[in-house]
Amino acid sequence: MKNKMWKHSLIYLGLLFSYGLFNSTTFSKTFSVNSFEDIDDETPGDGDCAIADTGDCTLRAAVSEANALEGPDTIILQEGTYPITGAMGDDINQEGDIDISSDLTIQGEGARKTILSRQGDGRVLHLVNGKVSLLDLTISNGNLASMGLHGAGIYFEGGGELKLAYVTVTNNESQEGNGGGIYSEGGSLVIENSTISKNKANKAHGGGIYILQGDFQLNGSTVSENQATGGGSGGGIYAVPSANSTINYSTIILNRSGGQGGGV
Ligand SMILES: [Ca+2]
Ligand SMILES: [Ca+2]
Repeated sequence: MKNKMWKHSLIYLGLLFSYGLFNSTTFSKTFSVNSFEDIDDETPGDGDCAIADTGDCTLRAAVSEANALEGPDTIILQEGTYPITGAMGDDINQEGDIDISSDLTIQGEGARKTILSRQGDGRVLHLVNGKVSLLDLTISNGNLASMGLHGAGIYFEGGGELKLAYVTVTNNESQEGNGGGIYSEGGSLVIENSTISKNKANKAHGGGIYILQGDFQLNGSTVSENQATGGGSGGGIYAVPSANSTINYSTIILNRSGGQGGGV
């Protein structure tokens, strides 16, 4: 009798163990991007990052797969420039800004090597939902010519978490929209060892970064040469009073504004 119980326990443990393995392999995937084209996945959610015809894995296809799958996923980018193309308007990542709506890490090879570059009008990256880390890459050339849209480089909403480490956000620009580089609303934004430079909010606030509520931490980073023009405030950073913000070991220089607060 005692012996039989023991056997049952072993089987039970075995089940627990295989369930754990099943969990990690099924719900958490790593996609290695091998193409610089900007084409969406042929069948999002089948676990295979692949565009039609060539079967290549693009950044957009990898994000669509990650959005469709449960659990935290990882996307590995190689050295080179990834053009972001297409019209603004969808929030489901088919074109225009890259729309992220699930837990995700995007890992580049270094801010000087892996570059996301917007082509034509529009934003670079839209964080709709989730806990997202951007590591070792550059977000650049977002251009929101349509008036009143926020966050030309990164638009972060949905109350999730966004972490940037060893990231450069540069040359992004909004027209009458807040947050030329980054717009963050309601979530937790952590920026470490990164550079936010040469972004512009025209006739709006927060040339580099605009924070509306939520937690904000800036550590070991540089915020420089950003502008808020035409009466806008916070050339470098604009944070509304309710924001819980800490800035440590960071450099905030040469930012300009038409209104109040050149740096912060
Ligand atoms: Ca697929
Ligand atoms: Ca989009």
